Amino acid sequence: MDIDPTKILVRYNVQKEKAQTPDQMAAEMFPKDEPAKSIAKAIFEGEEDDVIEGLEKAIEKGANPIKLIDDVLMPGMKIVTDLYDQGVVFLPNVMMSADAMLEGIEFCKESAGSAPKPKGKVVCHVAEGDVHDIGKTIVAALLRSAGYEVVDLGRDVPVDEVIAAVKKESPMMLTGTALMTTTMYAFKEINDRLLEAGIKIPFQCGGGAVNQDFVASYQLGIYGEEAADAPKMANAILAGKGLAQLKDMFHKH
Ligand code: B12
Repeated sequence: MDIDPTKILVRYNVQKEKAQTPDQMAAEMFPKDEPAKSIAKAIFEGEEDDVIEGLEKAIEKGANPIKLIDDVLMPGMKIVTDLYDQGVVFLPNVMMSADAMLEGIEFCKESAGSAPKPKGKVVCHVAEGDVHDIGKTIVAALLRSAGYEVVDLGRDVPVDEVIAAVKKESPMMLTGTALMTTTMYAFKEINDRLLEAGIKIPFQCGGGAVNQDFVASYQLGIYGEEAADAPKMANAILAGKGLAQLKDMFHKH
């Protein structure tokens, strides 16, 4: 008996999966305009030199290097993480792309030249036990580019070290990043230890492991959905906003 398999129930994306290679899927997601398109392609391919070349061209044509981080590098990286989430590309690809993007961020920061006197100091860290530091690096880069001095404690930072750094540096705010659900509880501990020491600075926490409900469950916690929320919050603190007002601004009701 002749059976035409396409007439039987076929999972809606099976044909699509077979019809397209990862490169083709990515190509459909790249921005349409140059230089964003070439730079996104270079990030996808993990080609650092091409990322820098694209950025150089854009800056020569008058683009603001700091805006390029937000408008071009981050959306380029998002294509790779979206494809990772769909199971189209794998971790080594993500790593190569992330390296290329981080090189790009460094280049943009250097091209932006020397910063004026810092507006304030921020301590950034990745939770104890967690090595995922790409988001934190973006947060630190955006804060620096917005004129803040950043004390970057790095990744997998023990709670004791975070508390010691806050006592030493007296920052206007602290940031935490956690991508693993097993590491996020360190934030609550940091909150309790800061309060015990009488330190009431806003503690903005982000990364895939945490959500607003979790972060709002501790007194100093303010949820940060995107890296760009960090300089926004620093600016709000400078404008005199207190903890309650910050929660109001950054938490969805
Ligand atoms: C790259 C990656 C790695 C790299 C990390 C390299 C590095 N230097 O960071 C490597 C290969 C090392 C790695 C290792 C592991 N990984 Co991994 N990894 C990822 C991956 C694919 C992407 C993460 C990433 O960088 N995203 C891009 C950045 C830009 O996003 P982001 O950090 O979330 O930051 C954004 C926002 O959240 C926000 N943000 C972040 N922090 C903050 C802070 C503030 C203040 C604000 C305002 C905003 C903000 O701003 C950013 C942009 O707007 C994710 C999958 C995923 N889709 O997330 C898995 C993932 C995070 N990994 C996972 C796991 C399990 C591991 C391993 C345990 C694997 C293993 N079995 O060995 C190890 C962990 C080892 C350890 N002890 O930490 C799981 C975590 C599961 C969970 N929920 O607990 C994930 C979710 C994959 C999965 N679906 O299972 N990983």
